[in-house]
Amino acid sequence: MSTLEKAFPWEDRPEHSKAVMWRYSQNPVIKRDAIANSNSIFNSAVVEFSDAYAGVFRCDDKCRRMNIHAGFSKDGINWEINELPIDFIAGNTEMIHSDYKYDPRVVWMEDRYWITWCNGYNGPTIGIGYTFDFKTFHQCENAFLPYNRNGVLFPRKINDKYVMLSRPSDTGHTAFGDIFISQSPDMKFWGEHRHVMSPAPFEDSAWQCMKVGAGPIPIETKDGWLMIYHGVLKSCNGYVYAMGAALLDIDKPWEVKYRSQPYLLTPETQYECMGDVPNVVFPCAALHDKETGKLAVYYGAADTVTGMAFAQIDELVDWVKENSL
Ligand code: BMA
Repeated sequence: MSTLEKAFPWEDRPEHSKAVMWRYSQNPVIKRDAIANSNSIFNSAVVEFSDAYAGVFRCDDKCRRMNIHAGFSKDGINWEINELPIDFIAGNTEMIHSDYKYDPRVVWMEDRYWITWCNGYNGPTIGIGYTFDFKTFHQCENAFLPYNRNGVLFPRKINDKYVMLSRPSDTGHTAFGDIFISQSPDMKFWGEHRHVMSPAPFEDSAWQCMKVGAGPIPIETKDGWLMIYHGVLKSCNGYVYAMGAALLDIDKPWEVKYRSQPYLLTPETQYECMGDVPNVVFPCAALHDKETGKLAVYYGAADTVTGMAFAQIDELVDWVKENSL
């Protein structure tokens, strides 16, 4: 662990920029070879943890096996990632089989950190686990049957139930995808599924016309839940993954109040346009500072490295309202 004091990871908007979200000038913050055996480190999740930060990182190894690793940081920028993947023990069930793990999200709720990820169980579905200390990790029942991706928990119970966003999918590089919500009394049994959001019409907002999926843990604001998400365009040269934002009703989060017509961030830089999968910006986590409203989003870039982008939450909420589909 470094000797730095905990600090919120932040860089002011560049002087001549009017963008509502801007990239960190030192991106990528996590390079593909940050641990010895990694092919790539991307689509990863970070949270505040005691007097510092911790995270769960997607590391694909040099055999191209997908797994998740714990990591630690004092400043949210310089990370020490464990060389070995997380070794889960049984949580709320007997230990269940997992072929692979990818695209984690992490949230503090009540008394522990909950982790969701895309879990290989005869096809991709949503795995759930928890930890108290980022040393011992417990794996629970999968939330759903295959096939599903992008399971994202809300940071508190709503109407006395745990609530999760997800995107039902298929076995491959799914050419469709709507966001749904599911609810649970106990983090084990999930039901009361509601539709949240479909891809947008090509004519209105082509960057999100093929599929959409939730990104970081939604943030509670006075205007609703701020949900940052990815949208996919099918171009003549393959898929393009960009980032947008929506506001969901606080008590009925399956009701979309506003949703951005323009993208917030689309692949533009070399590390977003070149890599194992070109043209991907894929947000999975965000830190925010309640007092200053500063927001730091962590996103996978080109399925290879991890980047950061910043915004002010009040400006972002206004932008979504003013630029809604
Ligand atoms: C999705 C997932 C993500 C990946 C993205 C772009 O379907 O597999 O892990 O970042 O495709 O390749």
